[in-house]
Amino acid sequence: MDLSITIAGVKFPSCFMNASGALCMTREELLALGRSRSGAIVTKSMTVEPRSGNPEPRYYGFPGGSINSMGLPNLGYRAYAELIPELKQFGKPVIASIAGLCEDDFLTMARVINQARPDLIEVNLSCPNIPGKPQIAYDPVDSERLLKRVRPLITVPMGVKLPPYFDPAHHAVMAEVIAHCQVDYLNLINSVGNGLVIDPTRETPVIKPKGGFGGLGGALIKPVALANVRAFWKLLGGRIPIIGTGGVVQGLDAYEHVLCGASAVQVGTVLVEEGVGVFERLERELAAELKTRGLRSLEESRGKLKEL
Ligand code: RRO
Repeated sequence: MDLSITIAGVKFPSCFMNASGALCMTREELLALGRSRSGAIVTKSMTVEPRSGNPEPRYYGFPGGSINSMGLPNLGYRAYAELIPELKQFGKPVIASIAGLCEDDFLTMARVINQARPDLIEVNLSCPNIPGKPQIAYDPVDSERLLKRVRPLITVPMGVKLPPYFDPAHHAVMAEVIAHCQVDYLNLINSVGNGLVIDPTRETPVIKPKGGFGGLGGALIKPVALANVRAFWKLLGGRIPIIGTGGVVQGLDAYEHVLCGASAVQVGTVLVEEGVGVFERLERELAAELKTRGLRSLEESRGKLKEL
């Protein structure tokens, strides 16, 4: 079964790939993604300076999902710029994710990362875990100004990673911003920010930073992810491709994202829990789902959620 897909003219050998943040910070992790069946190599969101991130423990997996407050640990954009040529040798797209601590940081990184020629650049407007820094994408005015400044510096396709929104009015406002900023694809969604998971036995949070508050991922966020994929797909008339991220644990979850409008899907929590072997399993499961339904490609189902 052919599970390859195309986004903004870039061909991906598989619709399954890592979500930024999951096993993609170090050179070794990125090379392992290159050797795996991941349909792309997505980097950890990078900052101008290298960062060690928030204090540990800062990731916790549990049966329904995960909570993290990593705090942007990464090698710094210069290191990723140097690594990109090596990563491109695997013959699949390289997506460089950038996440500034201020607006000008995005511009600094975009200039240099663009020169290193990743296949796509993803502008992360939705990190929930930097103490004192709100998620940029919850402010549409700030988001539009930033995207309009960064867009001319990027000559490869540019994507935007958004947080979940929980009200149709917010979907509508952000869809307008996206439609006006020459965005080539959307990645929906980042983790559901500022949840709290506690251990009732120890009577403590399960992660240390921010009093235990962190971004939720995994199975429990699938309905939120699907709602955001569906909302933006409809508001943008299916004209901007979407990578669906959130709650993809089995092949059928990916099919649900596709029905809502996703072209590809990314896996975070399940990749951290299962390792890079997860891509082979997901491909097998999705291929079986398509076969059962008598489908030969994902395209046939994209956005085709039926009305009840
Ligand atoms: O590093 C993180 O804490 C982090 C980031 Br940049 C992000 O975009 N989403 C997330 O859940 N964690």
